[in-house]
Amino acid sequence: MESQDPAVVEAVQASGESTLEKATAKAKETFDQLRNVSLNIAVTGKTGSGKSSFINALRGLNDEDDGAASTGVTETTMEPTMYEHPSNVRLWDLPGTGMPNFKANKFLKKVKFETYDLFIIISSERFKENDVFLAKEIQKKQKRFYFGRTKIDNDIRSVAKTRHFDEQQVLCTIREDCHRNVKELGNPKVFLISSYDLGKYDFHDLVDTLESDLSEYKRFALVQSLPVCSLAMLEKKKEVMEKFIWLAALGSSLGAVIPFP
Ligand SMILES: Nc1nc2c(ncn2[C@@H]2O[C@H](COP(=O)(O)OP(=O)(O)OP(=O)(O)O)[C@@H](O)[C@H]2O)c(=O)[nH]1
Ligand SMILES: [Mg+2]
Repeated sequence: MESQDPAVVEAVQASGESTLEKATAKAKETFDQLRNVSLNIAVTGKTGSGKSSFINALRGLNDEDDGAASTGVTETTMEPTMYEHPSNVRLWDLPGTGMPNFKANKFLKKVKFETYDLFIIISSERFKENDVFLAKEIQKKQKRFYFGRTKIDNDIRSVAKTRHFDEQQVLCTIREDCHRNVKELGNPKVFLISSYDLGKYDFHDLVDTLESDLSEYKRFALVQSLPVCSLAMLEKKKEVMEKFIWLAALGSSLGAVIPFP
C-alpha cells in the first residue's frame, strides 16, 4: 500500500517511518496515546489565595462566567472540585490550607494525593510554614510541586503611583522575598502570576517549566488546554500542533484505518 497523494507522502516522511504501513501503525498508536493520556493538576494553597480564580483563568474564563469556579473573599471551596478540558486535562480546585493546626500529611490523604500528577501551591503573599510543610510532604510522596505567587496585579497597582516606580524592580523584590521563605526546599522557582492577566509576568515560564517535566503526550494535552492569553502562547500551541500535523494528514487520507474524530 503506497500512496501518490503528496500530503500522505509528506506525512509518512514526517512520521519518521519508511513505509506507509509503518507510518499508519505509528499514527494509530500515537492517536491512541493522545486519546488516552490524562493530566491531573491540583491547585492548592491558603484560603483566599486565588486558587479558584487561577483555575478559571487556566480555563479561559472570568470569575463571573457560567461554569466558572466560585470565587470570593469568604471561604468558598470546601471539597476537591474537578474541571475537565476535552484534551483530558483535569484541574482540581482543592480546599484552602490556611488553618493554624494544618497537617500536610492528613490534608494530602484527604484530598487523595495519588490522583494528581503535580501540585501548584499558590499564595497571594509571602509563602508560609504551611506551604513549606505541604511542599515537603508532596516531595516525600514523589510528586512534583510548583510555587505560584498570585495577585501580582494588586502588588503592582499598589506601588504604581509612587515616585521612581520600576515594575521590574518590584517583581524582582517580590521574587526574592518569596525565595527566602522556600529556600530550604532547594531553591525552587516561584512564578509570579495574575489570574486577571495570565499572559503577563511569569505564567509562560511556569508553562515552560511544567512542559519540561511532562511526557510528550501530557505536554500536548496541557498546551492544548490552555487559553490563548498572549502571542507567545499562540506560537506555543502552533509549535506543539505542528509536531502532530502528520497524524491529521494520515488521518484524513486514511480515515477508515485511523479513526480520526
Ligand atoms: N487582583 C486580583 N485578585 C484576585 C486574583 N486572584 C484572585 N483574586 C481575588 O481574590 C479573592 C479570592 O479568590 P479565590 O479564587 O476565591 O480564592 P480561593 O483560593 O479559591 O479561596 P477559597 O476557595 O476560599 O480557599 C477573590 O475576590 C478574587 O477575585 C488575581 O490574580 N488578582
Ligand atoms: Mg476557591
